[in-house]
Formats: sequence, C-alpha cells, structure tokens
Amino acid sequence: MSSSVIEVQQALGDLPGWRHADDPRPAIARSLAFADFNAAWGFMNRVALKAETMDHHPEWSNVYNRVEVLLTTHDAGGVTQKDLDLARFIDSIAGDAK
Ligand code: H2B
Repeated sequence: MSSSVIEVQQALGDLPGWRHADDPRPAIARSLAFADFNAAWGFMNRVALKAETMDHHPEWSNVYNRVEVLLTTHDAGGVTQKDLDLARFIDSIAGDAK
C-alpha cells in the first residue's frame, strides 16, 4: 500500500533547495554539484543504499560532478511522505554540494 499524495507546493515550503517538477506526475527535484566525480559517486552510493532500505528509489542522472535527483512515488502518482523522507536524507548527506 502506498501513502497518500501531498501537495507539492506545501511540501516545498519545508525543503529549501528543492523545486517542483513534473515527471510527468508531480515530483520534487534537486540539482547538486560536488567537488568532483568521486564525491558525486560517493553521495550516490549512500543514497542508493538508503533507497534500497526504504524500497523507495530516486530517478536521477550523473554527469561528472553533477547529480540531478527527481523524487516521486510511482504507485501513488505524485509526491508522498516517502519522497519527503528521502529528500531530507539527501539534504543530510549532501555536505557542501551546491
Ligand atoms: N520508488 C519510487 N520512487 N516509487 C515507487 O512507487 C516505488 C519505488 N515502488 N521503488 C517500489 C520500488 C515498488 O516498485 C516495489 C515493488 O516495492
């Protein structure tokens, strides 16, 4: 069973650095720039392990030091508490990423 959809604008009030995106379903997104590829990949590894324990996975891409992350809950057709929890985890380990 999936949790219920949250209004994106409401969710973003609590998540500076994140923006509204459409995936095409409602989503939240953050762009991160690290010092180099090594730092970006280390970040992605930590997020991947967390995502697996949550059974909730990001849509993302990486080019050298940059990581684009988009969070949405496919089952629910929009943003849910799981996306907010994963966003907060990402913020907590993003360090000095810009
Ligand atoms: N991740 C995300 N972002 N949304 C989902 O609906 C989702 C997921 N569903 N990871 C999970 C896996 C589901 O497909 C499995 C079967 O539990």
